[in-house]
Amino acid sequence: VDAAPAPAFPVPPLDEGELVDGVRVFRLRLETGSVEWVSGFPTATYGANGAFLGPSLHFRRGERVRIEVTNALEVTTTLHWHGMEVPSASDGGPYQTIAAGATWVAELDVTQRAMTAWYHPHQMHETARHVYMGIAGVIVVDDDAQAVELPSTYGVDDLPLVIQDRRFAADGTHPYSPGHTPAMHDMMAGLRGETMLVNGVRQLRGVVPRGLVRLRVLNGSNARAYNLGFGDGRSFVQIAGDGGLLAAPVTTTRMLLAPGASPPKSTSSSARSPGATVALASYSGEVFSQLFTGTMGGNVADALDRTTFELMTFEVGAAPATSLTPPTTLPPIERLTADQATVVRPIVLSMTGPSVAINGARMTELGDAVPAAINFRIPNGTVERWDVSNDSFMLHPLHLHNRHFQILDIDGQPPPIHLAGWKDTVLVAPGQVVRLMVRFDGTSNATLPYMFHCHILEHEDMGMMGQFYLVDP
Ligand SMILES: [Cu+2]
Repeated sequence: VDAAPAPAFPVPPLDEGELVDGVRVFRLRLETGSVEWVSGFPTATYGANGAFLGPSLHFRRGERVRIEVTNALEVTTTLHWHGMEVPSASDGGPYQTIAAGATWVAELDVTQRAMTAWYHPHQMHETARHVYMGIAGVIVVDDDAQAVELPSTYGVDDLPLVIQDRRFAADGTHPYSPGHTPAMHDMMAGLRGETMLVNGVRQLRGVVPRGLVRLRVLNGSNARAYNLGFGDGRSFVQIAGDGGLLAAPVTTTRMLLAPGASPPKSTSSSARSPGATVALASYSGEVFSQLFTGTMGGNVADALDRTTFELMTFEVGAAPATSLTPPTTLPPIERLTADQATVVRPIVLSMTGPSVAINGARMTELGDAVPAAINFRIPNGTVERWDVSNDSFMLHPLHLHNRHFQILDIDGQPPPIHLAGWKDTVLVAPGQVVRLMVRFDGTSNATLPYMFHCHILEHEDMGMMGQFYLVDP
């Protein structure tokens, strides 16, 4: 009997669920575990159906899915479907708590276009800890009607890359380990670490087939932005933003990925001889002065924010998996226009002293206690323009639940192609004004709201979050 070959490229398992009476059912068990990233010192972890991270869930447009989430942790948590159009009762935000030992069931119709979404906990004040401990996973949304031919063999030439940084002490603990709490500075700056994990693996080295490969890149870090590129300077083709395919492919050598941002897909041509290697790196120093400004910005940035560092290494295998070439065109995208907005809402992101705010307010409790400045009731079907300004000295990635939006303009300029598609998270640099167009529709619910928040998870936990109710018009 031959031993099973080692996986050429470590990826989370693909979970197809199980069809039960026409509904695709997934079962996730949130559990504790440990992983030995520091030799001799196992790190306590959380995971879904395993010690760290969780399976990649395969959703298909047009299907109804049910996810049964069992919380085998010792703490209350939630599980949110980031990037999914979903009724608020199934959103998995801070209102849908799952007590230790309980099972929560989410159901939704997959109505959206093909994209890569993800799932992660969203427990009030505890999101950063639960994600850092390890609960996160990719959602692959497929659409049979999508006419673009792309590498699509999961784990071979269609590869999720879950990028996370971690700060490990010599004993394997980190600032969110049991009994530990991050320092105030790390809450303000967002916790960043020096050890890079890709798919939960330190110094990941993955074998890819020669030729074209699709990468679904997810920045699952609490706070760090990455300015991705390849160590040999090769270009790649960005085909999607966080809300699905772009209107046109963009050939580039860099992709700036906000913390928590859901994953742009990109294809990378590895037309090299077998055995050749190429590093995936972050050229963070190139965008440092854009993402951090002034003395305060310099204080919240760390050494890696100012330099170039490697995340992982690709090794080129022998056999090409496909003879595909990158797409040269993509299906058109309906553009929302400024005149469609019937409501204009200022969204001011700020940091003052040891605090963060949206419109001068913080969300520190649920329900009616949420201040009016960040607590909206939006009639179903309304198109709004959100004028998001960043009055602080560091980037904030603003994320909306349930709805995808489009960038109308950035400091008055139309967005470049790679930012002009549908999005669920937008990186707003200090001093910037980014105007968004959002059509709010879906399932009305006057008692259960959706969240919008900074996706630097420490900021979210400190209250850089608001909510909106989608109500009947
Ligand atoms: Cu923030």
